[in-house]
Amino acid sequence: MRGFIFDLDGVIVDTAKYHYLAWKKLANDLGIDFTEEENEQLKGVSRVKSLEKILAWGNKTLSDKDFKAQMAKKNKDYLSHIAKMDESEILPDVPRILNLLKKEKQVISLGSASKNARTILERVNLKEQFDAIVDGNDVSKAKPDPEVFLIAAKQLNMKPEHCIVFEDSVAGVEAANIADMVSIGIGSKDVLGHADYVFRDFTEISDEFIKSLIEN
Ligand code: B16
Ligand code: MG
Repeated sequence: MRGFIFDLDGVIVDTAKYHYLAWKKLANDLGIDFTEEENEQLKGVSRVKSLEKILAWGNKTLSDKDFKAQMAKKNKDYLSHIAKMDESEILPDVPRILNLLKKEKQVISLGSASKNARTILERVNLKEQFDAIVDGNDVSKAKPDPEVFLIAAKQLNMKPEHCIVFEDSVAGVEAANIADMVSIGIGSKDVLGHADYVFRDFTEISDEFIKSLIEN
């Protein structure tokens, strides 16, 4: 038996685009601009770390109070996008893989940096599919620290080396590698070259490949 750990944003649903919109709006209001390449560095990274990075790119600092206010503003904007989500936003072939894992009697956890993860899973009706949910409310150290995945392994009762992580972010793949788990990058090979395997999306992942992960 293996433990399969799924990141949320950019793996199960494309909420990365909503994070991007909300951060871009906030940054522009502060007179800061950032490139798509810089945006890659925000994926998988906590809310606090994301704002720190954006401020550093714009050479700006904020008081503690303003920092908190900007984070709240970003989350409010982000949640306005989330409120409109439904099952149609589940990324292609994610249900096929989840169903296959269930059929093969494997255990499944979420491993996300997002404090909104439970809300999103409820919106897209996938919460019941998970044996464990570990998210931004359960961790003290952000990816690339492996904490989120190690807690997930513990909750699944699996050794880290018997876990497989699906991740779309540079920081998340690094976290999985540090945790000694099999890392599967979902996205571009140019960005996620440090993963054990990289697929553009789940449509490229065959049932046979999943079964080989379970058997090896
Ligand atoms: P929130 P993941 C991450 O989720 C996102 O990729 C990242 O862009 C975001 O800043 C982080 O969650 C925190 O999200 O503001 O909702 O708490 O990819 O780890 O599922
Ligand atoms: Mg992600």
